[in-house]
Amino acid sequence: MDARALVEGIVRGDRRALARALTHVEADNATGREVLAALYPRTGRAQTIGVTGSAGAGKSTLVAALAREERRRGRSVGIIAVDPSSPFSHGAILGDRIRMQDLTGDGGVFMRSMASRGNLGGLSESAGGALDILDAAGFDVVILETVGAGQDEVEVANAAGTTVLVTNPSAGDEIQSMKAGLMEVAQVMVVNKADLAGADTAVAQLRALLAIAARSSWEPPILKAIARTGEGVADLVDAIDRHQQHLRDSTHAVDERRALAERQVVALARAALHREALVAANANGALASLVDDVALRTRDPRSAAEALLVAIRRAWTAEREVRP
Ligand SMILES: Nc1nc2c(ncn2[C@@H]2O[C@H](COP(=O)(O)OP(=O)(O)OP(=O)(O)O)[C@@H](O)[C@H]2O)c(=O)[nH]1
Ligand SMILES: [Mg+2]
Repeated sequence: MDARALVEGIVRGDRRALARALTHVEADNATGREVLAALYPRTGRAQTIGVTGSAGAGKSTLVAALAREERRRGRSVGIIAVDPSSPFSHGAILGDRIRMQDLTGDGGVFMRSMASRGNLGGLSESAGGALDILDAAGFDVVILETVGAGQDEVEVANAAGTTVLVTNPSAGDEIQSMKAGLMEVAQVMVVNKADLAGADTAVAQLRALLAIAARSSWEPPILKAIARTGEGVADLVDAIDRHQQHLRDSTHAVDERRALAERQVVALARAALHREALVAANANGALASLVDDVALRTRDPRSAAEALLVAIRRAWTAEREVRP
């Protein structure tokens, strides 16, 4: 199927076309980009939700519980789970399948895993692209699960309208050391596994952290949930709905939409720039030889970085001259 056939299929609700298009987007190839460009005007209707947090926080269990609650409210749900490139990843996918078993037979739910391994700098592109495709395909709610570990994942979280940060009662130290950056990308905080001791302490810690975070027109609610039983999940959906309403509210809508668009464009440009720069830096061995110099202490890292930039610019200029 070419890009046009894929787009037509997706708009018709053909799941096979949808799955194929997602494969192209994940590969970040020309067909994938063409499909994305054609579908983009159809996006913006779905509620897009990012669910992030450290490994094992209960994100997948929570996503499954969220999906069940959304289905109860009559909404269709698309789910993308970005799989951490850990040795456990296969087990994680299998576990997710089991956790979401009751959802897989439901025509109103579509689920897809994406690997982050080997997706250098491109994770935010492909995951954000997948989100857009499910949005354009007409799902009412699109959920993206990522492990909130690195810069890449923070950028992935940025692709969603509402980002939910999942923590645990036992995560006290983690909360204390949590970077303001991660706090600032989240519009809803959840202390999951509230059946374990210490949930209220974790809520208090989050509240204290939020108090010193940058102000915005939205005050992130801090909720408790037990994803395993579904307790607190209806409240979570209510909070997400309120934030989505806030995003659409006429007094903030334009600003919020522009802020989101800016984050997306900058994140995508940064990822592309990073990738292209690395290719250029490696092309003539410039990076390797500068690294050698610094490791041998014959050159300082700062001047090596400057020399690397010169080498990158030179490679780019040469490339321009080669091309007609
Ligand atoms: N006690 C308790 N355990 C939970 C709860 N929610 C999830 N768990 C358990 O926590 C473990 C991890 O759950 P997952 O949903 O796989 O967590 P995750 O954050 O998706 O994990 P990764 O995707 O591997 O980072 C599983 O054993 C779950 O059964 C909860 O509310 N209470
Ligand atoms: Mg998971």
